[in-house]
Amino acid sequence: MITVNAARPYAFSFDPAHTAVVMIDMQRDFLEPGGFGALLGNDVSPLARIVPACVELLALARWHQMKVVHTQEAHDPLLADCPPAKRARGHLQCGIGDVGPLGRVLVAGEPGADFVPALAPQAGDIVLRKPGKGAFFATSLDTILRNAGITHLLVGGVTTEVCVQTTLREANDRGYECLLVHDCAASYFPQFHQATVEMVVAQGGIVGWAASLAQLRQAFAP
Ligand code: C5J
Repeated sequence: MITVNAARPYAFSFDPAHTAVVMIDMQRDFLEPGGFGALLGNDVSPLARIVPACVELLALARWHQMKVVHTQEAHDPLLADCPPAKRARGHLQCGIGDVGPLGRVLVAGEPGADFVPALAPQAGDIVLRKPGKGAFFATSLDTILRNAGITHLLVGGVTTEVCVQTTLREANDRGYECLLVHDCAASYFPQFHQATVEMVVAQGGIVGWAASLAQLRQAFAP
């Protein structure tokens, strides 16, 4: 059993054999200029800054033989799984399904939907395409995790207050014990990132726990 003593709101214990690292939506569409995030008017640079920490988190997971799940927010090319309301939101000139600088925006198989190269999935990782913000909505994630005996999740990715938070809440409601590795997550809005961390740990960890990558790493130290 591994215990992150410095986790907030109190120590978080997990068995690596029953724990998955869930890396949320580390895609070019969110992290790179010309992608969906940039087309929404965001400065994407705060997201790129967490890539080295996410690389380290995945290395830690693999070293300790934890399951790795990469989620990918992307729609099928016919947009059959994209609610019209989602597509219409924001009145974008170039929005979901349109051809942008990284190919068709948020469409599976297009360059923008792909993961940033440093975080490309490796053999044995699970890649989960999702049409919504939460990774449990309209996917088989719960079945995949339960079949693998997973009870605990270490979560990072983007954006903290949208897909990361939605997934944490969905997981929490399904009974998973979740730790947000807060410096492996980022938002276009630093204040939203911080507020999300506080929301997760408030009220005795009403959604889950939070710790830094260094605090997580420390827990594995002999
Ligand atoms: C957004 C995400 N922000 N991955 N997606 O639309 O957080």
